[in-house]
Amino acid sequence: MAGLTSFLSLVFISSLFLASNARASEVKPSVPIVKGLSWSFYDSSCPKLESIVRKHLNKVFNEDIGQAAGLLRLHFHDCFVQGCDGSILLDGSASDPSEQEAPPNLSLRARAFQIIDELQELVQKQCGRVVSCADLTALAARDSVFLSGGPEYSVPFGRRDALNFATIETTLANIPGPNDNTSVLLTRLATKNLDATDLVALSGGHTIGIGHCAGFTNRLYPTRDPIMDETFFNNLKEICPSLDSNGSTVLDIRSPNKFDNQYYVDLMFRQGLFISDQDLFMDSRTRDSVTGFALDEELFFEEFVNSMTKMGQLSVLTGKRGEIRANCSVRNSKNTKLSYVVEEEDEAAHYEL
Ligand code: HEM
Ligand SMILES: *[C@@H]1O[C@H](CO)[C@@H](O)[C@H](O)[C@H]1NC(C)=O
Ligand SMILES: *[C@@H]1O[C@H](CO)[C@@H](O)[C@H](O)[C@H]1NC(C)=O
Ligand SMILES: *[C@@H]1O[C@H](CO)[C@@H](O)[C@H](O)[C@H]1NC(C)=O
Ligand SMILES: CC(=O)N[C@H]1CO[C@H](CO)[C@@H](O)[C@@H]1O
Repeated sequence: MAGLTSFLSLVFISSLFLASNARASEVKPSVPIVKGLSWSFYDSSCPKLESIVRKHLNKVFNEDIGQAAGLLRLHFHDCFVQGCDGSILLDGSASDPSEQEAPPNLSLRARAFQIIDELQELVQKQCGRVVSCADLTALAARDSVFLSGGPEYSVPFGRRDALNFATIETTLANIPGPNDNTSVLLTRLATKNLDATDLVALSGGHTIGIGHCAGFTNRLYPTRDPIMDETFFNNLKEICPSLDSNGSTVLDIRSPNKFDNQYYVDLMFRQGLFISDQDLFMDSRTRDSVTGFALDEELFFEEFVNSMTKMGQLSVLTGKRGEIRANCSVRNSKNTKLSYVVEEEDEAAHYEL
């Protein structure tokens, strides 16, 4: 009995030990971290940040795992337009449309925006207004990857929230499209200091989530894109019976909700949904990475973490720039519940931006 008790307490103690070291065991990416961001940014101001977010997202994903894809894509769109500054979260108005109203955003899941707002509220209750919406978006993307079966990695924090959102034109110019070939994608990503490996690794985000017919029916009609696998083609035609069908289908047919390397296997079998996916296997500059990731999931996870960390630092606002929004959908100066604190912050931001 005593033996059993001490065995059990050993198990208990070691699980405590493991729990308290959970963060230390997360993969730290091997890419440089920009000045102003740090691994320990909220350690004293909001030590429970990561557990609050993890707990809430666990609940959300138990009800609908599809939301993980929505959150991952949200972080990508935030970062690619004007930097990872939460600008995508700002609501526009009829006279002043925001990034949300640009066509590529039309398919962002409305629920993803709500989830970020929910996280902001939960975190604010515990810690006050200290965690930015941009950081929450990056963290939610990390947990979406991990809770879908992907790697767990550390996210450097300290991003601040933008005071403005980009125009529809800027948004369009920055978000790559499903019909972009590898040449176009390489050029687009190069403007953000992302290379061919980053392109292939980041496209691995398409291991989860869905795409609407509009993004690929040009590969079905009037005739099959000859690159596309024939059975895959026949199945897609049933989902999208015409050029303007508005249905949707999974991005990774092998394991649609699991974050794994099967997306690259799809590409090798010519079952990539978009031209932007399939061409990564057709183009000699990216083909070896596709094959490499299809054969070695560990390698994919490692590169994905590095590339996400690079992407997660695009044009971030740090220090005194920007603000920490009280409500992720509205900048503080337009937040009627907040009028007393914003003047001074806006001025500092105005000076520095
Ligand atoms: C490289 C260029 C990229 C292109 C051309 C592209 C294009 C697209 C398109 C057209 C959709 C479908 C939208 C719809 O019809 O609803 C989509 C969905 C998605 N993308 Fe990308 N994407 C790219 C990169 C990325 C990156 C870097 C990530 C994240 C790391 C990402 C994550 C996702 C996810 C998770 C979805 C599914 C969203 C959902 O289910 O709500 N994509 N992408
Ligand atoms: C890629 O697309 C661009 C723009 O549509 C086109 O000009 C170019 O020829 C294409 N490149 C290849 C290799 O197909
Ligand atoms: C698009 O979806 C709506 C609502 O589900 C449906 O009524 C309509 O017929 C669809 N349009 C096409 C072209 O499939
Ligand atoms: C945040 O702002 C949005 C848009 O103005 C509003 O609908 C929402 O109720 C606000 N949330 C909170 C918690 O005040
Ligand atoms: C014009 C339009 O439909 N914009 C949408 C962009 O995406 C967000 C989130 O789904 C919607 O709330 C907007 O209405």
